[in-house]
Amino acid sequence: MPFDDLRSYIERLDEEGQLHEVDREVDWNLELSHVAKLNEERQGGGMALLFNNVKDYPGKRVFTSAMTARERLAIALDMDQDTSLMNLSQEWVDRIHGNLVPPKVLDTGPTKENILLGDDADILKIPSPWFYPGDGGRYFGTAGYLITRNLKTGRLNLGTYRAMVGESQELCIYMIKAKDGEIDFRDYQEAGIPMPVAYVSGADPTLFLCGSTLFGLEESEYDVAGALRGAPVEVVKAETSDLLVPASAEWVVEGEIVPGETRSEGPFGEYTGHYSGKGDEEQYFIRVKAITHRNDPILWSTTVGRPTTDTHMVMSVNRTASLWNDLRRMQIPGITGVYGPPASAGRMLAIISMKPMYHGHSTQVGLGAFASTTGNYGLKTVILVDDDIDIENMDQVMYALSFKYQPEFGTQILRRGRSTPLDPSLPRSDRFMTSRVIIDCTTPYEWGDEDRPARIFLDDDMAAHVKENWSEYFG
Ligand SMILES: Cc1cc2nc3c(=O)[nH]c(=O)nc-3n(C[C@H](O)[C@H](O)[C@H](O)COP(=O)(O)O)c2cc1C
Ligand SMILES: [Mn+2]
Repeated sequence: MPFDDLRSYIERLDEEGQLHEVDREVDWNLELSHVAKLNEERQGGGMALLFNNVKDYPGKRVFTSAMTARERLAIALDMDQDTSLMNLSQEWVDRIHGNLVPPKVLDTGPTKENILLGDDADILKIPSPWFYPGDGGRYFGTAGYLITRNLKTGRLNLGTYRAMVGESQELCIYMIKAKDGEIDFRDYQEAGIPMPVAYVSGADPTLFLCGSTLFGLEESEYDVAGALRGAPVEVVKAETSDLLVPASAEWVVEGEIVPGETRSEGPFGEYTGHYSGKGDEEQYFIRVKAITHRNDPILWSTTVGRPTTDTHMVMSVNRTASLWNDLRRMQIPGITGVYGPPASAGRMLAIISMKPMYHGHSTQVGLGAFASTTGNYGLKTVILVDDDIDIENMDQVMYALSFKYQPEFGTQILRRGRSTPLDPSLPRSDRFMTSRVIIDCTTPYEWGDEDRPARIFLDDDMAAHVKENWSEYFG
C-alpha cells in the first residue's frame, strides 16, 4: 500500500522499530544536525529521528535520517526490508519502465490547514536547521523539491535543489545549470516574466525519491512517482499560481523566481564531503508570496555532508535505477547488474556486471553508460565485471580489479564529458567538464579457449558429501 503522506510513513517506521523520537529540546543551530549526523554514522545507519522539541519553534517538528538504513528505503518503496539496494533499484525499473500514472487533482487537502499570505508568509516561521559550521545559512530545502511548470509544454517538474533561508521572504535556490527547473526558467527569462514556483517539504517519500532522480526533461516526476507507488499522487492547486502541489504536504512555500534577480547562496556542506562554494556565488531566489502547512507540521530534513547520508542512499537507489532503465531502453543485451554504491552517491562511479556476447560488447556497455541520460551527467568511472561477480560486494569488486583487470587493454579514457560543479577532484573555477574512465575487468570476448583463464569450482559430489557429514568433521 502506498503512503498517503509523510506521517503514515513515519508511523510505519515506528511500527517496524525504525523510529526514535527526540523529546529533549534541541537547537536548530548545529545541535539538531549533529544529533542526526552522529546517529546516522552509527552501525547500520542509526534510527530515523523525529525531533519533537526544537528551540524557538514549539509545536513544529523536524524529521531526519529517514533513508540512512536500507530497511527504511525498502519500507518507503513498500518492499521487503531485506531487499538489497541493487534489488530495490531493479524493482524500481520494473515498476516505472514504460509506465506513467498522472496525478489526481483534489479540491483541497491537509496542506491547506494553515494558509499564510502576504507579510505573514515568513520563512523564519519554519524550523530550518543550520547544518555545518561553514554553511552560509539555514537550509529549509534539503529533503524537499521545487515544483516548476514548463511554459511551452505545461509539464510539471519536481527537482530536489537545496534551498537556503535568506531574508524572511527570500529563499535561495541552488539550481545547477541545465537541471530541469533551470531549463524551465530559461523560457520565463526569455519572455521576461517571473516563474511561479512551489517548494515542498514532507509528503509521500516516493515524491522525494523522484524529485532527486534524473528523468528525461519532458517527463513529470508526478507521473513517474504514480507508477513507482502504484497509485496516482493526490495534488491540489497552489494558492498563488496554477501549480499543483501534493495535497498532504507538510510545508509548501510558494512564490516566484524573477529574471535578473539573484542573491548570494552557500557555502553548504555537500554530499562530496566538502563545502560547495565560498559564499561568493550568486543564485536565483524565490520571492515568497504564500506558505501553507499542516497542523503540527513536520519539516523533513536531511544532513547531506560526508557519506553516508540520506543523499547517498537515495541517489544510490535512484541513480542505479535510472542508469539501468536507460541501458534497458538502449537495448544493450547481456547486462546482469548495475550498481552505483552509496559511497559514490550512486553517481560518480558505477559497477556493471555483464556476459560479453560479441566483439566490442563491453566497450559498448561502458560507452552506453556514459552516453545515457543518467550517466552523461557527472559519471566518471565505470567498472565492468563478468557476471559471476556480486557487484554489491566490494570484496568481490576488489577481487575483479585485482585479478581480472589488465590496465593496458582494460582502460579507456574519455575526455570532455559533462561534470557536476560540486566535484572536488576538479579546481573550483573549472568544474563543468570532466574526463572519464572505463575499467574493464571482463575476460575479453575475443579470447579463445587457449587464452581464457579457467575458474576454480569445487567438485560437486565431494562438496555434497562433506556437507552431509559436516558434524562428523566439526561436531
Ligand atoms: C538531498 C539532495 C540534495 C540535492 N541538492 C541539489 C542541489 O542543491 N542542486 C541541484 O542542482 N541538484 C541537487 N540534487 C540533485 C538533483 O535532485 C537531481 O539532479 C535531480 O535530477 C534534479 O531534478 P531534475 O532532473 O528534474 O532537474 C540533490 C539531490 C539530493 C538527494
Ligand atoms: Mn525532472
